[in-house]
Amino acid sequence: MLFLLDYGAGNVTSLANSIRQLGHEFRWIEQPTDFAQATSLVFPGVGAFESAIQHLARRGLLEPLREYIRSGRPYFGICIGMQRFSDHDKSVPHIGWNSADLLDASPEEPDAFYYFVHSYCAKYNPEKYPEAAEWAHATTQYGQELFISAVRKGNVFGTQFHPEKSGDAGLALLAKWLRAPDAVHAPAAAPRVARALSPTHGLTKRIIACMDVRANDAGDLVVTKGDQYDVREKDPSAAVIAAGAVRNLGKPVALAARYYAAGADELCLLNITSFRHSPLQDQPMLAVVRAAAERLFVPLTIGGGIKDSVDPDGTARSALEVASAYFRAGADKVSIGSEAVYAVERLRARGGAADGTSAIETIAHAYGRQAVVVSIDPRRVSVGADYDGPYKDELVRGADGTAWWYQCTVSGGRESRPLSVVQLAQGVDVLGAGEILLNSIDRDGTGLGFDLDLLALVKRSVRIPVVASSGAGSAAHFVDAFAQTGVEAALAAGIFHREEVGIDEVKDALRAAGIHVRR
Ligand code: 1PR
Repeated sequence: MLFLLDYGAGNVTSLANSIRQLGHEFRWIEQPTDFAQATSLVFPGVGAFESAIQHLARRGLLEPLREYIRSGRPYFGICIGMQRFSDHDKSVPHIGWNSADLLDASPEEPDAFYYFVHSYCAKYNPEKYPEAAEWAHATTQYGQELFISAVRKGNVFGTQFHPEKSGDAGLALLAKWLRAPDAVHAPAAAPRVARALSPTHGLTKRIIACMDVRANDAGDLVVTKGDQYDVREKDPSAAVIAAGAVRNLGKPVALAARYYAAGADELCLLNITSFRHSPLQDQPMLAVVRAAAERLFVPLTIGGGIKDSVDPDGTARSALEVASAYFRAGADKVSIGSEAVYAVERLRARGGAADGTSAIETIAHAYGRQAVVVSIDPRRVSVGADYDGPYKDELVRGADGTAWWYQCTVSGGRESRPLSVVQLAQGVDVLGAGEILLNSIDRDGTGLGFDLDLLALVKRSVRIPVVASSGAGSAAHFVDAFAQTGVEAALAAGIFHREEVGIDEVKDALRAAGIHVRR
């Protein structure tokens, strides 16, 4: 019987979904005695090694797990690493689709890309650690570092990437192990090759489809799309719907499935009205996430309402509890908007010292920083060309002599705060966010292209990956964003929902421009 180890943290739901999708049955290890019945075992790691081990130890599972591995029964471990990447030449965490080059030069899956999301790894250094040759199975290059992306020794197989989130390539690898776990461990027939650094790494730029979700006036959750964050119909002649109605571009789960099939590298669901009141009890977005996660095997980010809240029965829910509910529903990352602004305001009021209490910190501590995205909703504030105010160091000057800075907002752009986008981005980096989703209220829904000045400003201010968002109107706009600002990913909503530009079209344009993308 196949067992999965649910160690109480991390996203075990994605793995369970993919194993079900492959037609296999499994049971959960719930107590130490369950190990005795397991004939094969998968450990779905995500994120922080320390908290994973603490959870295992607290539940009395650590020793039985070691005992299981010593017994020689097949074991598949996922993701957890222990040496930190250097962020001198690249953003950390390493997030996205990269290759995994097999050391035994076997021809299997030669062009496959797998999804990685981690700050820690095991570095590949055969001169310093010759014994690693016994168990290193594949390597991957990120920046100018080579690390071990798959290991195998005896009954143990492990991947640094997430097969359950690596689309068809990941499902194929899992299926192979599930069919014949011992075969994966058989010694390679082909001779082993030594890997050396190449001038460029294999990490691809990611294309993300985003669905802004809210209830329409009939109470149904729909994917909507605004212009500069206004999601209500303005022209009754343009739609069958009355002016003032919430724009309805489709059902979230059906659209998510469509984008998965179309080759989106990631998907994002934002609950855009959650700033009003967003209890955890009977939260309809949880059902949406659950249903979407059963159908798609690429990373899914959920945002909106990740904050401390109170249920209708008066039960207080911490932001960590809210995030945990989404992770267990099948989300891989949570995105924090308004609450991140307040957290950085508090951080700055304390003189820049983190105190471990913010939603970013508590969630990153439990799930690893790579699971925490911060969504920023900035707006341009025009100033005179001779501006000498507090944001002068981050002023952007247009070719026409205009000047502006970027101000942070909360509650979906409804309230501006005395905080600049650079202050926010650097603050959330300190607090432990893993990635920035950088929207632009000015460009949202306009199709005018991403705000390249904004992207370049934030990109050079932080070490964590930046996702460009808002304004995409053509495939060429994605080329501009990657080529001119170095962002790691780009997201669009309207053009994909209205089928004006396809994800494949965007990737073709990027490939033609020499930008590395996943097929
Ligand atoms: O504050 O933690 O509850 O999070 C709320 C989340 O909802 C934030 O991520 C915020 O950006 C989002 N949000 C709130 N109001 C709106 C709105 O549109 N009225 N949507 C909103 C933000 C921006 C992007 C959009 C891109 C691409 N939408 O997600 O998808 O701009 O659009 P485009 O390609 O069509 O230009 P909290």
